[in-house]
Amino acid sequence: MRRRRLTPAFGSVLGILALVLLASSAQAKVWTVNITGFAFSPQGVTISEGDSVKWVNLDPTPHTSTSDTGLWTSGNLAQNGTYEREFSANGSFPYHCALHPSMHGTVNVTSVATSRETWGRVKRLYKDR
Ligand SMILES: [Cu+2]
Repeated sequence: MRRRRLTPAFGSVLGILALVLLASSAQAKVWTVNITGFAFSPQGVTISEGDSVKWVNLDPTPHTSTSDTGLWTSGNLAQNGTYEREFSANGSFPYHCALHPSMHGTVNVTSVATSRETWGRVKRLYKDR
């Protein structure tokens, strides 16, 4: 029976991918959104379930991070003020600044199950070779 060999390059890619997936599922991260120039930067963030977002107001003007659907509000953040919130459920969470309604942002939370599916696909890909 002929054994198929895994090329070193492909093996390395799988190894790195596996490490990235394991690291991302094992450790919750804190993502920073800066409030600067009357805007959220970045305006949209995509995070994993269990991660947190930390808003930092870099403007001299007060701002807030306020959920469009009433899930959270930071209250007024002075310059260099911060507000951190953990997102434990997946979904898309739009928010705005209560003081400046033109300021909008979105937090997209992907489920941990999605990471497991990706890992399953990687394993199948490995086996099918
Ligand atoms: Cu504002």
